[in-house]
Amino acid sequence: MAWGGLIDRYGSRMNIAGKDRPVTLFEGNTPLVPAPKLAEWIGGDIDLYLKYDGMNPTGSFKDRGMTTAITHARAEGAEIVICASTGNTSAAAAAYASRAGMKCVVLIPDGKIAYGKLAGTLAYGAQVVAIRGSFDDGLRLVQEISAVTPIALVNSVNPARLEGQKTAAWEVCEQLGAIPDWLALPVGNAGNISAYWMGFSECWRSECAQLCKKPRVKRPQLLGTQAAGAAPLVDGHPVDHPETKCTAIRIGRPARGDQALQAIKESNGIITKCSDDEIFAAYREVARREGVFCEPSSAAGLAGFKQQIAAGTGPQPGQTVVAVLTGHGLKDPDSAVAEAVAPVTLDADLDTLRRYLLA
Ligand code: AN7
Repeated sequence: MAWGGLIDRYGSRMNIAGKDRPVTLFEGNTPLVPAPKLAEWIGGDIDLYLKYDGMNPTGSFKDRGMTTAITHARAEGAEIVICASTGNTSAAAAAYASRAGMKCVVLIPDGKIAYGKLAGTLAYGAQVVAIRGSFDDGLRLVQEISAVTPIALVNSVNPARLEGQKTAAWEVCEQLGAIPDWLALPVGNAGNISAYWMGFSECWRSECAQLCKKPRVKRPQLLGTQAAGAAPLVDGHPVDHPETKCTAIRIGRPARGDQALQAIKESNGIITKCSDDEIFAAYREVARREGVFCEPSSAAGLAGFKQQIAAGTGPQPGQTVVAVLTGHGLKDPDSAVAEAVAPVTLDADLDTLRRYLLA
């Protein structure tokens, strides 16, 4: 049967309005890719899989939460939606809003979002406001304006977002045919790690739900990774001026920080930070070794695994581990080109080409 999107598939376990009239781009059902060569690089003899959520319609996991947030907002009568964004949320909000026939306003930190995200957001027809400030400033503003106007807020402080994003946990278990021992992902505003934990905690099949009651079946240990220059949850306090080349997670006041820390605690997991160099190393290796191209921030979970395994505190040999690749590599073409070997330029001539290739 054709894939009908997340509300079609999992709607019975979603607490949102408007499920009879979903706004969908047939998101979800993204690949779970075995990654043995990357596992060698990471070390620790792990059985590694990549949840390639950059394969969603607008190129990031945000589509999971936006099908539910926009469906719910429309059912509640909203005509305009608004969000602050480091880029992926804005592209997803813009796409789903245009599909729903709604207006979309996005606030982005001026000059600090990747080009592919800006391109998408503009192409889908959103009204884009670049603010002189950070994502955190933008989030404060959109919360304030949505409190005093009928404009619906679609950042992940909106519970309808998590109702969609939690489905990724169920897909991972279905695709793996098992519950992983560990799940790693980048942490920015901390909505996604909170949503995964909801998913793993709720289960979606009735057999599974029964198992979960007595005694609770295993849930994965969560490994959340922040960029070192934007690591409020690791450092234990808000970061006023977050700085990292991983612009998607350049966030200093995560709205769901407390919920994320609680999830990590319940899972017997870890919240850590990695340097930009560590994250970019993982970003290069996953593409070169496995042919899976993600955006820089998305590689944070992989960098976290490498760090924790080296320290002896992460996954143990033989364990099954999943790293969530949250956004597609094409979202950030500038980083990709900057990290790569530049192309050579040759005359269009066979001898020249032969000499070059055989040199
Ligand atoms: C690729 O788009 O916050 O911890 O405004 O784009 O749920 O915030 C993006 C976040 C990870 C972090 N990976 O997820 C936004 C935004 C990618 C992202 C995260 C983001 P959360």
